[in-house]
Amino acid sequence: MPATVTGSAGRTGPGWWRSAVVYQVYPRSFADANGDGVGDLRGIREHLDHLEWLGVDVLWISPVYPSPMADNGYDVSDYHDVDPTYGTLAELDELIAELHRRGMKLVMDLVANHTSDEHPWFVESSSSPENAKRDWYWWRDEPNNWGSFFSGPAWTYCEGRAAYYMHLFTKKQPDLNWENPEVRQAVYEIMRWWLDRGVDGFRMDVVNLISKDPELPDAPVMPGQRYGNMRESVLDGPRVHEFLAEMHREVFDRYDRDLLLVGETGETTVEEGRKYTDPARRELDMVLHYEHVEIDHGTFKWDVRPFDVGRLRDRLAAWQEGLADVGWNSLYWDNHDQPRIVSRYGDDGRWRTESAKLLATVLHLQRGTPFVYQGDEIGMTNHPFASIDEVDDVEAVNYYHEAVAAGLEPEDVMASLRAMCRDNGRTPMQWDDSPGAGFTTGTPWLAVNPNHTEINVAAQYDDPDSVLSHYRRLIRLRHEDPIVADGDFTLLSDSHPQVFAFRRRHESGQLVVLANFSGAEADLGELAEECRGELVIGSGGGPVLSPWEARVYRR
Ligand code: ISL
Repeated sequence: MPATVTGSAGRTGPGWWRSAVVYQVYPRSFADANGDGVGDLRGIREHLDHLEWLGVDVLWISPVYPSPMADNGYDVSDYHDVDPTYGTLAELDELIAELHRRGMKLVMDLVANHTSDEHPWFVESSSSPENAKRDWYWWRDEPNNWGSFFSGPAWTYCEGRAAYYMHLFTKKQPDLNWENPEVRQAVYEIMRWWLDRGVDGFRMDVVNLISKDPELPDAPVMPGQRYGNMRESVLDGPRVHEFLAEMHREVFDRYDRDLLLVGETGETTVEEGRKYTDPARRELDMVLHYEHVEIDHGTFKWDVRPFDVGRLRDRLAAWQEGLADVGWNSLYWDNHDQPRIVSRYGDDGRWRTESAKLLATVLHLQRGTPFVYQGDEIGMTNHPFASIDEVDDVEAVNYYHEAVAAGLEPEDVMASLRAMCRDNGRTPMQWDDSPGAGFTTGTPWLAVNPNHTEINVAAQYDDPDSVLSHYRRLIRLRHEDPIVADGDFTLLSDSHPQVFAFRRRHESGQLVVLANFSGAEADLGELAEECRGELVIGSGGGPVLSPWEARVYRR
């Protein structure tokens, strides 16, 4: 086990994040202080009491850098400033200071796999084949057959350069060429600039895409697809570990503070996850993998499959066991790219409160660092998008048009979008039951979920049985009980048709979690012998779990 200190006393020093909880804010949708319908930094600052009350240790904010907003800020045109939509650099400095005053840290979202096509680096690179930055991006006279993650080809022709450039996302997000050492140094400089300004670390966007197979070979074309599936050539590429170790040396090793480096590593495996987070390799502290949020995908994400607790349990346990002796897990259900978990793996109708609490219990009591996404803590749900005109997200809009052009029924495509589109997680935060949900006094950039009249922070604040109070209790438990932060993990059944059950064991005792992922009663069977000790969460006691009941015993 990595050397560490434990429990609440452990929230400084090596491995401090093991007992910490991260809260993600999607600034566009969190709180709008100036009434223009878009969230902003001042709005975040005005809600720090909420985060402090919850017990949050680290705030991660999605990008607030200047951006043409082709992908809501994941297309950065200037890494050293704040977009006027969100405020000013001075306001960001104030936010950092205020967070530090309250004992919280700030993690910035760093998008360094690609920039905006309006970033000066790309403007230069695309201007001429003689330009000094000509090799800062991937240019080819002829494109290969790759498709992008967001539909359409991964290559776009540029007149100025008379060549094609690669973009794994939209054409306004050209991929940086990390093979070029100047590019890497430029990224490290940005990171040091922010750390010098006082931020406490980074969530690195799609960081397992930074190393591509330099041959850029054509990729296999799946049945029914027009472009090649480039994953084999770009995910966890040949030099990714070398680049991350270099980044660690060039950036993190120069600072003697408690920092956090989290990598978003979509579609990575447990084996790669171990390498990324092995402290001895000095790459990343933890990764945000996707395996547990893809169990309801079929051949691709819009091919929605029913929830299956067995598949979920299998993937969660694989990461718990795979990173038990080396590395560290992140724990999350939602983020700005995911539909709402209670609509997805829970029940957003009759059992919304119960299933939201169960999902929280299961997440927070695993071994790893929990990430709470804004709105999770009140059990926010998917949005009833009626037509494509109500959808903003570029991934969903592109897919809709491509699928309809290919002959799919628009209503069928909308059904997939309603279940899976990223805007489900981007509707405004529901603070209260007023028309703008307390998010804005203006017209929100994305419609507020009509259920905000019922589901909102104000309604749950003083209710000890609310989802919100439950989150607060779980966060406190992590801070106070070293079993939660440091205990090991054992899966207690790999075959129960409804129940996910596990044990956390530590020298100070053990916790047993029994969770019924269904709207029917669950007979615990052999697991009933685990119903012993002090009931930390839950009220029942017998060998049967009620619908969506989660019980936690300490002994
Ligand atoms: O599910 C996906 C792929 O089908 C995406 O939503 C996936 O989460 C995304 O490709 C990776 O996410 C990150 O990088 C993107 C940005 O749009 C996301 O918001 C960001 O989290 C490109 O920067």
